[in-house]
Amino acid sequence: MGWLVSEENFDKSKIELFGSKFCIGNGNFGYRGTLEEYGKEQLCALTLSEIYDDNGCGWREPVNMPNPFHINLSVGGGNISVLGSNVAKHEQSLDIKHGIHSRNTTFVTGSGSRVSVSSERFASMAAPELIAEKYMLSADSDIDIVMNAGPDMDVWDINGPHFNVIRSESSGGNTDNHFLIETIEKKYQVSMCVSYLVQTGCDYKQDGNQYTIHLTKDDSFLLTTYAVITKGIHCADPFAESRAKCECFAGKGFDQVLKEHEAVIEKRWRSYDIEIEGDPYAQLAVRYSIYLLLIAAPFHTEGIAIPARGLSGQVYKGAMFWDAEIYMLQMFLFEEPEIAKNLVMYRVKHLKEALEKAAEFGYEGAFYPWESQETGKDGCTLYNLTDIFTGRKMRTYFRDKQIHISPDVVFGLYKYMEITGDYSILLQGGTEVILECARFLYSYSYFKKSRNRYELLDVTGADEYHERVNNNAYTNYMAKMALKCAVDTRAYMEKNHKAEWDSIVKKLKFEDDLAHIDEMHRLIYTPAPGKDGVIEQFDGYFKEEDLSVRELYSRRIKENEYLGSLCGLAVNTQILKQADVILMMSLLPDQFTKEEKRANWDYYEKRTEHGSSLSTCIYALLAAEIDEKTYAYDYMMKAATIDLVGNYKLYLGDLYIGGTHPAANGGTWMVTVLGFGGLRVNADGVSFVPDLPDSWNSMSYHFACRGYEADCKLTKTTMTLHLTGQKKSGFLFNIGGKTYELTDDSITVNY
Ligand code: IFM
Repeated sequence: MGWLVSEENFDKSKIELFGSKFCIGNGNFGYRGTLEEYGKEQLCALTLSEIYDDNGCGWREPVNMPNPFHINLSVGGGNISVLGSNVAKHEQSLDIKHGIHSRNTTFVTGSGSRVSVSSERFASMAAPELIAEKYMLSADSDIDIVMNAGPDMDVWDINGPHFNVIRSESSGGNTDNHFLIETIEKKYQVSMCVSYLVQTGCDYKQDGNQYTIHLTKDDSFLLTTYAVITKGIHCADPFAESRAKCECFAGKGFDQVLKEHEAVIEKRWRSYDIEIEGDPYAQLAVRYSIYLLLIAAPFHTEGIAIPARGLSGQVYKGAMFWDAEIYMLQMFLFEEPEIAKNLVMYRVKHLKEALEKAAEFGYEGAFYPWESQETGKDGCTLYNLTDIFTGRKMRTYFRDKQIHISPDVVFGLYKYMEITGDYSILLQGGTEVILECARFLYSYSYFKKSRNRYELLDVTGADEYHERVNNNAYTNYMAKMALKCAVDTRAYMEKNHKAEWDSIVKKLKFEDDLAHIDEMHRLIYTPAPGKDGVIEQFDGYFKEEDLSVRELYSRRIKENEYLGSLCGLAVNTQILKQADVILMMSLLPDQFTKEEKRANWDYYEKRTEHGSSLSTCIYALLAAEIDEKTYAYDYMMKAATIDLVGNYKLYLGDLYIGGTHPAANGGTWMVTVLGFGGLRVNADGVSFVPDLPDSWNSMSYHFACRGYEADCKLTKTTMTLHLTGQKKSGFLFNIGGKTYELTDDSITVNY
């Protein structure tokens, strides 16, 4: 129960949505939830992580590989496909517990015979190079079928083509298809080796990739496909390696490689699963959100984080955004800190590019990119959108004015240390990142003498509808947090690692900046709540036109028109694209009273369009804190079901932005564990303020924190904790104002 996502009947209009919804992956690549008969028009994609390309025709994007599972069926010269044939029955499903995609379809042929097609595929979590599929044909009467099975080299790309095939081999018998591609721009090499193995009692003839099958009603035809994808960035000879591995996996057989994959994914679920009793739909939606993060997480590398659309395709350039630090990181921090470290290290590794970006705009320090790929460079252009009325490029300020990305990166590092208790990251490049981000903020700031304060002018905050504003609340508060982190890092390093600290300061030539950072931290302006408790989102925000989202929508000429940028409808109004002040209050919860949180939630909720998938989870998170349980639940479900129901914008202007939504998926985890579960870790220690939604009888989850691991079960009135890791003493936690110590035995506390 609660592990199966499934859809019955074929509906052409759902092909795009289901491609994302039924996606599988393993961090090394993603494979969209498409059917074997689909081609590039149906958005088939095997999207690689880490390998990006620019062929000069558009923007850099991840490389899609040929589809190894492409199959064409025909009977009497006519194609059998959901796209054209008579479909009697069709079901597509995803077993998220095991990461297995299935389809079962029955076709009625012209002669009235019923031909059934079923398949099962998985992207191995045990062997990240492997994706395998079992495809079965059966019929209710004897029938001749022609099947073509071979990699579809006609690849779906937004800005392709991205590679040349530089070597290929295929041999007869059980056809092997083996090739090496090289990308256009950086000459990355990737090899794919595909083995097709047949098992059947039927008569069949094979000619290369074509099988002529005499299917009888008593015998089925089974084709097992093993596709191995090896990247030159990970091995010296990807061509040889893909063949060797493919032979090895095919030799083991489908059941065995599946078993090995299942063992890994089941182990992951032992850490990541959240069990909810009493609300089956929420159960499925929460698990599905976790699943979508697990299939895109960089388990195998520090070279990449999680892209804004996971590995569900090339949308958003396959780029990483602040979404990773602010929305996705916490789940990994509390469940598998080693993987969280990979996400954080991606930023540490690309400090150089952040320094270069700051210099490009005339600043010092590290200005992290709005969107970046494997090179760590900002992939965003200054004209990042197209006006749908004129077809002209629009000047956007995502790249040059969203300076909050640097403090967001510091937030990720700080959370890493706070939750894991592991400060060694400061000696692995973390200190340099924190100091350089602080230096950038100082360099960007304006010291207003008349008010004796530092201000951040001409910025774009989290709310992207209001670009180039002064003193955006989210930006200024996050900047103060980052500056404090720099001040604290100095204290920590001077006390614990004096020699390393001295050498870092010398290396960065940071001597003079130490005093600046200290002063800016004390004097940076952070807009205070007004008499009514509401914080103004930026200087002058309250003077903008105040209207409802409905009224704003009524002014649109086209449904997809962008509401921000230079003359978007929201620009001179109080309508926000996404949580801004509310996000800041959620991330920095100890800095605001409950009354202030409520006042701001009440004010901004009405004025938020949720035009970004990053928004609803944050409204849910803060609603949970201010005891607005119904709102918290409803907003959480919006975030949790976004990829199940496809309730998201498909276009920004004329730009296709479909795919999965990992930020909303991570936000769902945050609302569930941090919001309803009330888990909080800060300088005072670990505490819980649980309050489950009315429909939930209980919620159980596992978490790791500061070297401890524990299972937690919450009912409406009790919390039971049990340590599961090596450390069996000294775990202190607070609930209802009382501190408890957890040792070997479990504790049940009434709350
Ligand atoms: O990072 C976000 C941004 O905040 C809103 N637009 C989409 C981006 C990628 O998810």
